Amino acid sequence: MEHLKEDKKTKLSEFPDAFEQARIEKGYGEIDDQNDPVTMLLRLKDVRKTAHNWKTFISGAEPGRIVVPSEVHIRDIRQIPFEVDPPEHKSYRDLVEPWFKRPLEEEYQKVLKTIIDELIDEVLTKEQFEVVGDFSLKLQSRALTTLLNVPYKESETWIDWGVHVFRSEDTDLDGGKANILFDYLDEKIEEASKNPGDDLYSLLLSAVVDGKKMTKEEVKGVMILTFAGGRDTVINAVTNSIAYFAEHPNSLKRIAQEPEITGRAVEELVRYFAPLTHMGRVVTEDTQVCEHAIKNDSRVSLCWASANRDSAVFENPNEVVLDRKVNPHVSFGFSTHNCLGATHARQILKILLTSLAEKVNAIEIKDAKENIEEWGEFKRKVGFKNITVSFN
Ligand code: EMZ
Repeated sequence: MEHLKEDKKTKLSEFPDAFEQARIEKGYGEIDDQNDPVTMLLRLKDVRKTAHNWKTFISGAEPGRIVVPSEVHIRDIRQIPFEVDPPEHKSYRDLVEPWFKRPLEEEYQKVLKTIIDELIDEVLTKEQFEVVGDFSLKLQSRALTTLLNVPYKESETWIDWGVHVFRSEDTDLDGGKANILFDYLDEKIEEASKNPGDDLYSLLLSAVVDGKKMTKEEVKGVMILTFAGGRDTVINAVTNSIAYFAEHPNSLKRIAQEPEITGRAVEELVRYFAPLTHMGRVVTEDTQVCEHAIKNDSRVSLCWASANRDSAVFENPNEVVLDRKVNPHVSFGFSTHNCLGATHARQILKILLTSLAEKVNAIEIKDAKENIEEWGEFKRKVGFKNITVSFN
């Protein structure tokens, strides 16, 4: 009995590699997405090479088309700098980069620490709680107020939107839901333009890029990315980390005893979880990737989740090696479009690990429903729809 229980337990925090066979045999997989097929690139080397070649594999296609599932039917606004190619990309990126590096400041980290400690204290008083909705979503939304530098109470509105701003329970692409975010942003952009403050909206509204003042549409494009891009990804990373520590209590103790490994532990968990499975590009000429012909104007995706398990690069790729020394994972993307929010996400996770190690002795999973994405032949676990635990 005890043995069975242990077996069942181990599986919940495991994230199997859905791409291994295809990666080894062919290096790619083909999937349909709303009649606009995608060739998924599965090897780390190809993923990196392709991500780096922004001329042949562009991001500045029709807005929404590089996302898989494609969002062309639910939005026509371009997300910036995410859906812009060099050289324009650099001007936008240079503008927002210093703002998104603020998480390196001590003051910023103190604010995050308070947010995270309060949340842990809150759930410690409960007998049990559902992690996705009652912990990770709250943490993500509250931490986002720090990134935007807006009042804390805004997070209450964002929490009400749920885990994804473009997806709902029954549909992967929910235009109605997207409009809630878009209308909210229109309102906030109006407010900030009448009454500028020291928040991200105001910074963008006063910005001049390549000699031109940013339009409200462009400001909205940056803000949509800020809201959508780091939402389910951070929620997955936080939730999956909690599941991991529930089943590996010694790892949490190790972080308490060896705090110097916390940074490496964050990188390793992020590698293993790959909270965003893949991101697309649109091809601008007939070309080839790993001896496979790819047609002009078709779509490819850079499969971060697969690349992170490539045994050509990672030793024991399916194991969490908490203090893994060499870890060139691509969970935050690679090259030109590497994740703008990575500094913020890393700080959230570092502080989360530290605070869990300080405050929580044991985590027990009571109930869980896995979130399995289906990409053609591939079924990939990316997180949990819900997971109920207790903290002690
Ligand atoms: C896009 C994307 C960015 C997309 C880094 O990822 O995140 C997705 O969750 C959104 O749906 O629109 O922002």
